[in-house]
Amino acid sequence: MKQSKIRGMVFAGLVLAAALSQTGCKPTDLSKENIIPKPVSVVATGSSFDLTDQTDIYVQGESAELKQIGQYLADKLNPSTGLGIEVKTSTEVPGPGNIFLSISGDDSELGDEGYELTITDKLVSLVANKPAGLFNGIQTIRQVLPAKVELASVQNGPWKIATGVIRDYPAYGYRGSMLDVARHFFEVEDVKNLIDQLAYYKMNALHMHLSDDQGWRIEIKSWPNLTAHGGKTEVGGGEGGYYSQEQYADIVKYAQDRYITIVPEIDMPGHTNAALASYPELNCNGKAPELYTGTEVGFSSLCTNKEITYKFIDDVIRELAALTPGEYIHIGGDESLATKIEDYIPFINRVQDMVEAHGKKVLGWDEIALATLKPNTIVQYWDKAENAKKGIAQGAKVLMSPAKYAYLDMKYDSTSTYGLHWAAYIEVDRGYNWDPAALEPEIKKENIYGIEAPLWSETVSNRQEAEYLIFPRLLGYAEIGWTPVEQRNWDNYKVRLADHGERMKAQNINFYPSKLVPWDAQKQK
Ligand code: TNX
Repeated sequence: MKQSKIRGMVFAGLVLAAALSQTGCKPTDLSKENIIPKPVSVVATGSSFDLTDQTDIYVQGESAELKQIGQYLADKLNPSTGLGIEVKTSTEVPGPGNIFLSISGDDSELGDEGYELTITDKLVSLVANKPAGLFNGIQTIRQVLPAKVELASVQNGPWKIATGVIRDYPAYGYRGSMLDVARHFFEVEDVKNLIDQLAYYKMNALHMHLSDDQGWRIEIKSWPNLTAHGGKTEVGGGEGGYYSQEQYADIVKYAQDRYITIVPEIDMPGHTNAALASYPELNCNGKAPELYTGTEVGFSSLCTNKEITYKFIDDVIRELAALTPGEYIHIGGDESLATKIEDYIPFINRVQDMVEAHGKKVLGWDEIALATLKPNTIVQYWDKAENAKKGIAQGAKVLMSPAKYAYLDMKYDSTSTYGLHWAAYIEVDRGYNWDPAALEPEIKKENIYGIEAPLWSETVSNRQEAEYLIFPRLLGYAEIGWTPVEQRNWDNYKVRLADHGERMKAQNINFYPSKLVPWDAQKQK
């Protein structure tokens, strides 16, 4: 062959390659997709499925719940693809070019939250035992499309999905985050925004820290001054705020529609200055202190020897339980430095009974293990492994939130604009590189209820600031909770995370652009 002809062919090849990358034509290898959390198993079959203006989402049967899941997916795909995907029902597998969501119920390995996603060049078929599994599966469908699918305005296609089979289910049953709305108040819209992000990463719980020294954030109708007075300010002296029961119920419903449980926390007996300031009778000396806008901890306590204290708690728990479809009420119990241990223990014991009397189970920070735990109580390990072990010895499960690895309010490094650093600097790799079941020899996988990454809000006062601390670390915690530890690896994760940088940008998330992540390498995809 002549030199010039070879050169010509090479040139044509280059042009073709450039044209392909220009149109966003994607490789057809499903195993190379940047899914977070990493699925349990991906088998690629080397072809691709095209999402076109002929594509619709079919759900099996007439289930309103399945239609709602289909609609969630359609609502996520339509703004950017402009394809006008509709949700339809069908008893059988639809024709080529469509997406089909169905319940099968006989694949025990998948459990309640797992799914199997089969993509051929003709059909995208998602099967799960339960609707929660389908909901997780549609997050995977979003993530195997190009990052621009997350933009809010119409983009050019093509919208190709690599073919293959993904089988996927979580390592831990509880995968959550916590938002402290007490130190700084966050509006309903901010909370909903976070809930959608949790859903995108297959997390299923949002713990809301609803009361602290600086503010009481949930309306309690039988004790109205808690919010009328106790909700009026926040750290730094800003105006604070609170959720009416109606607004709170709206958050709970929004979360429920996304298979996320809201775990409400009323912190006690410490961290209660806002309540003490609102009702003098809750203080041992009968005098209400001033509202507090600083960031110290450990100075307040409910009066554990007064009967009115228990009437108060019973009313609060009753109203909160009525707003809570989830199994758990979080009673705090941390840093009660102003409560004597001989008062603390009977207090926690009594409050556990009250929670149970209102049909709920107890979650509490690790200090509660100093008390006598009820059989279903869960201890949230944040500080002292020794407390977590005391909990395990009493038969409790442990929710893993070790501050040194899992606290979203810790600075990334000494230059971080927001955050604290009393526990550690938590760069993105440190936040990812740990195994909940290997931190302490006595805390084994079977003792662990799940993982939660809390955001305390002393240093962040709005969504943007909160996002800087939450993202991108949240994605790592989602993966720790979902993906089997043997399949997790930082070098592999950081490449997938870089792709999610584009997804976060598309959703206007103010994430911390850690230097440890190769963000730019993914940009052209
Ligand atoms: C400790 S974690 C606290 C919170 C603070 C946090 C700040 C826990 C149970 N108590 O009151 O906000 O440190 O990192």
